[in-house]
Amino acid sequence: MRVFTLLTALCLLLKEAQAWGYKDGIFHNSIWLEQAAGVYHRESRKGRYQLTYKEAKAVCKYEGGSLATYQQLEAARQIGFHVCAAGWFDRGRVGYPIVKAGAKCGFGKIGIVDYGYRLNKSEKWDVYCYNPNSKECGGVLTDPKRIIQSPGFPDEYQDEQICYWHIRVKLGQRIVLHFLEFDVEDDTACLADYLEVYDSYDDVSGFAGRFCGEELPDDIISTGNVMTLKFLSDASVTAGGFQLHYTAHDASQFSHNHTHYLH
Ligand SMILES: *[C@@H]1O[C@H](CO)[C@@H](O)[C@H](O)[C@H]1NC(C)=O
Ligand SMILES: *[C@@H]1O[C@H](CO)[C@@H](O)[C@H](O)[C@H]1NC(C)=O
Ligand SMILES: [Ca+2]
Repeated sequence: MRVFTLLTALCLLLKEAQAWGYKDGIFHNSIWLEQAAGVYHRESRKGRYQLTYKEAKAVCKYEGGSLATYQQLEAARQIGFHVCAAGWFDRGRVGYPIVKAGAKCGFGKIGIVDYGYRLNKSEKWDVYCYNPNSKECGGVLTDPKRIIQSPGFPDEYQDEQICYWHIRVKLGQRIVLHFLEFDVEDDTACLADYLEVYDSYDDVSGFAGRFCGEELPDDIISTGNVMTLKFLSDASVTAGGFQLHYTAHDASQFSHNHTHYLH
């Protein structure tokens, strides 16, 4: 048994909480809405502002999508998509969507902060992708317990799917993931199809594991009241898919503070 001690996302959460606040005991942040409009923000695995235009296009394509257009980005912004990081979008334009004016981000402006069409396509930024298919799965889950399934389950999942499930339960609770069935195209590094689990409100920080193959992953317990699951399938070979459930438990029920147990 491997034991992972993860860095807690608490600092980040507190920082975000000041900016966005809580409603009905549930932490609200616009990042959860990105799925609704099919637009999402990505940065390089190497970190912020590391993608040339060509690489940015490749990132979106890899996930079955394409660069977002200005209109798609604006549509997402209008339902609360707020990201403080400049990224490439359609036709070599760079900018970012601002919902809430702040001194540190967007020069106090609200709207798409537009850096215009970049002449130098070797400049490095993040990227905004659009994938209409990603609407068909995933979502924001706030119930104290739920079943999560791969798209189409119990049928095989299809190629080129991308799903994000953002789980957020009440403050002071922790989330326990328990896998019921698991069958995802197998390869050694899980580069083809995979399910990823993050101990945070996004899929950038708090990486907790990447799974593929047929082995049922062990239970995973969050450190805080949020968790993100990401499922991605590539362009060929599908499998049976997965089914898991999560349940919310009061943090006081756990004897370990900030520790996760993975297989
Ligand atoms: C284009 O941008 C890259 C990366 O910022 C820089 O290294 C390069 O010098 C720029 N090219 C021109 C012609 O300005
Ligand atoms: C959690 O950690 C705190 C201090 O680090 C400790 O006092 C407390 O007993 C721990 N709680 C549990 C349930 O282990
Ligand atoms: Ca596949």
